[in-house]
Amino acid sequence: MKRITNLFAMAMLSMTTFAQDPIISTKYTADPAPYVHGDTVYLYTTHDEDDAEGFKMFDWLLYTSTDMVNWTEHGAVASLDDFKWYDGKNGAWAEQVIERNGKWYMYCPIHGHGIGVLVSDSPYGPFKDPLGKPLVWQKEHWEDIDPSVWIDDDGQAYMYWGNPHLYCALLNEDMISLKSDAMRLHDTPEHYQEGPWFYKRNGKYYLAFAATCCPEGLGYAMSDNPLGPWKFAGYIMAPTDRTRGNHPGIIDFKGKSYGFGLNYDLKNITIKEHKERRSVGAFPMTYNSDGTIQESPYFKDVKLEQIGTFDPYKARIEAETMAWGFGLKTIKTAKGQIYVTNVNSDEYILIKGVDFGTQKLSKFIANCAATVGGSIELHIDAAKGKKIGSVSVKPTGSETTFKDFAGSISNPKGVHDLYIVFKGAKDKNLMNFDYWKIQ
Ligand code: FUB
Repeated sequence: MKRITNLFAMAMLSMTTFAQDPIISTKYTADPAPYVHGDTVYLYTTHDEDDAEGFKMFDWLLYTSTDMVNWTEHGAVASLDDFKWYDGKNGAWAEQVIERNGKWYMYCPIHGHGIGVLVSDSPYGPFKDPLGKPLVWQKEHWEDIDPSVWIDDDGQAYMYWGNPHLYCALLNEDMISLKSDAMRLHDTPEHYQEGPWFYKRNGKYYLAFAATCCPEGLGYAMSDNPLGPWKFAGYIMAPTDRTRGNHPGIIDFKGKSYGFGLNYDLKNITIKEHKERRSVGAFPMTYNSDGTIQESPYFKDVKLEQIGTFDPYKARIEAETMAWGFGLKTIKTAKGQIYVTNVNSDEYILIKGVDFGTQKLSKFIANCAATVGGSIELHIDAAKGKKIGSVSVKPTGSETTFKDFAGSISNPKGVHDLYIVFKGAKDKNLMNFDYWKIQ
């Protein structure tokens, strides 16, 4: 089964090196909530479990990138367990995170139980519940989902949410209490279904949303006022049979605009029937001079350009940094260590646009734990492209005893895609891989 998966992955990759869809391949992710801070995109997502049939969602994940194509996983940064007032086991739906005065606020709907808020001093958490109760819970219905928060230029923060009706409330400056009642908008924009993404850009207010299900597209409305009235302005991505669901996240980053959404393309590599195993995709977004947004083709049909290049000479590079690693999985330990696992022969980590420069290289070091062992080969520009290095990984005594293994590398010079390819016995976890470095 795993072998078949690899073949599908190879086929998929040849299609996706252009389109970069989805952007996360080691887990099923949904409901993208990107947030730009400094030179980094913090991409918070929900998490569809690997065996999900319907929505099976327990925690919220974080990925970061500085170039939009290579993403580092930080694992679950919050979960349902962080809300002591909720004793259910499922329902970690579409969150959004926003920073204010050095504190990070994560607004989390728990399906059917309102919207809670968590706070942290760091984008990476730990996130704590300051209220011990929901921020919003209109118990007469189950419409309290998909919060979206934006702080206006005058400091007033607004939260939009809801399916199928649209609600809005003003937040106090503390970001954890309401300044107004929850107001139901009576001018819900045409085609609105759920997943509002509220923001202001160049003096105009935007409300992007998942447009009427199913299939869902990404629609948007515009207004001159943070509380509307909202006027449907078009599709950012039209509804298409290629994805049943969608959910917007929108940012400006390093001088460009990006939309995020979700699809089923990762699941579709191996499973054709419908299951809620979704994946986050991203695409370049273009605004017209009047502020309207150009409709984007489907994720697979657009090119997500890398911003700049990837520096391979950092003190260490986490193995969970990648543009693609289908078939691989990641584990986050109780101590916060994250490593790549489920490593089978011929699977690989792809890192795009690596700038090797011209310096002389001698060593590639991989930090691994293994009971089986195998080798790691370094190829450029394709998984079977030119081999520039390798390292042999011997058993370390246990799958959690990590050691450095040193191998050789020669500099291919200039910018190349790097494929870190695993080789060894078939159908076994060859090794767990924590980080690598080049010297
Ligand atoms: O992911 C669970 C729910 O599905 C979200 O809250 C909705 O927006 C839809 O994506």
